[in-house]
Amino acid sequence: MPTVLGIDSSTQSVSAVVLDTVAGTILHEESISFADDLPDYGQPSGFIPGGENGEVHSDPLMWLDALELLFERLAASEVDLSQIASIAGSGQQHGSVYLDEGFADTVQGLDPGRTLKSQILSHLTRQTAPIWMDTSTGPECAEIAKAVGGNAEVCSRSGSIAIERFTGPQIRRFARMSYDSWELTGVIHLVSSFMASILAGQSVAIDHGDGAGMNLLNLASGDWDHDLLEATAPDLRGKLPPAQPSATVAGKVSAFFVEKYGLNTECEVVLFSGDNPCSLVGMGASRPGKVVISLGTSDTLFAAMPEPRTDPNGFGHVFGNPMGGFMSLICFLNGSLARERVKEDFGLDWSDFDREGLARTPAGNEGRLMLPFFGAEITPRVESRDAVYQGWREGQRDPASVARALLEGQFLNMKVHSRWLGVAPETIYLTGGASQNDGIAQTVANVFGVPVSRLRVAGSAALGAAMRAAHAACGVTLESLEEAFCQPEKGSTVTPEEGVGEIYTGLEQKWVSALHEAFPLPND
Ligand code: ADP
Ligand code: XUL
Repeated sequence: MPTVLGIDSSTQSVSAVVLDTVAGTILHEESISFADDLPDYGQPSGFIPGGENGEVHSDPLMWLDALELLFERLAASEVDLSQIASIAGSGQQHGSVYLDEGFADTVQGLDPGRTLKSQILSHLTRQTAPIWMDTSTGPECAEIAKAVGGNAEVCSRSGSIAIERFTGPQIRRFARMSYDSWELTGVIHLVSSFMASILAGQSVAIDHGDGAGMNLLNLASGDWDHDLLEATAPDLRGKLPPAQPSATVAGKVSAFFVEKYGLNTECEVVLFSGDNPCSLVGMGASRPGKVVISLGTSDTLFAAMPEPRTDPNGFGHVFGNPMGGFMSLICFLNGSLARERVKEDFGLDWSDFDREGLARTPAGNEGRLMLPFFGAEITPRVESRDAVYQGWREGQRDPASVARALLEGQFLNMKVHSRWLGVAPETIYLTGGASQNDGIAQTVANVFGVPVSRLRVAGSAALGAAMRAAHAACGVTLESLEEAFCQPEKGSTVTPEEGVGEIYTGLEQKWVSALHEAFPLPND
């Protein structure tokens, strides 16, 4: 009876979901929050506060402590850990961990009498790990692009132009700034492959899903790209684990977890992947045809792709689809943080963004619009410090209109900047913290002109990881997993309101003109 475990090592927490794939039920969910459960690290949002020059780093030892705490809680729960047949996981994308050559031996012989942290500490050649929020590598991106013949070339090879938070530019910055530590580095892991290595008791491969978020993987060959490696840092190939398909079984779980927490010696560990590739699976969208919008700290829009199509504007990314093929991802930095900003600045609460709240103003806001960039945005790339308002007369900025303008601006931005995907979705699947808000879901349906559906799942990344474990190691079919775990919540589907289609077609044109006026592109 395949009982499987999915682990999600995300920005603010490490969570787990245990599935009974025969009964089609979720047996248990557990989450360790860095803010609430590990307050001594002083990283309540998952990163070290006060980073300078765009640096945002986290402490990999905190992730290990969270992993142990997670297993302690699982072992104390009603779940029988000896019944778990396989484990797969998900990691926040792009973050990197730098370890010496001794890491491989240590991880093979982890002592259950000691903590993970105490055994891994001395193998870190860089004490902290840059994560996806880090924007410090502008110069490195430009250098990498120049060395391989321009960003169009970087994009056609790796699926994205050189991007500040991606691992290649981060590696280049480290090699340049701390050359001695660079020379001591034996292996560089992503968050996903680092956590998988600990569980599998061996330094494992990087999977194609997460590996594509590095500006180093050649999408066509599925292997590291020679020219990108050369452009990034000296001797890089020797410091990278191999790149392998996401469905690869890395091996049996480490004896550390068997002896300490009662896992079965036969339990298999499947390569971990990135959180977005895992969410694609957990949302039941890993076969082409569904578009997912996740409204989290930042907003993302993603979809499976039959072939790797790249964004001509360079805003979107192509990652590996853990179930085979590719996926696109577009990230919008001004997501929940912008919604929270409006909520606070205008003294609102989330009910003002709900259906009744939005009903106080007409769809399209009578042409008053907002470019909702309260801080720098990456889609489109604008160095904005505050939202731009257009068409508002003195005194017209009442809270209800601003809330509407914010949501309409955010979803028009998504619609405009996802057109390159060439996918006309029949339904949009909504997830993330803000998706529970009916007014927000209704605005997505109205702006895109298609129904919006929400699934029962809480954490789609952990769920997707568990489904991958069942599929790759236990042979459970994707169809049966989707049937059991990826069903829309009853009564949660929202359809576009009558008559709003034309309003949004008109508003979209105005919104795009306002964008070009406020932030002219070089060829405008
Ligand atoms: P992440 O996975 O990036 O940590 P989540 O997907 O958990 O983020 O989303 C958290 C965000 O959801 C919060 O920061 C908050 O802004 C937003 N949120 C929570 N409840 C509501 C609501 N009722 N309406 C709108 N936004 C909400
Ligand atoms: C995607 C990205 C984030 C992280 C954190 O490119 O940077 O979505 O994966 O969740």
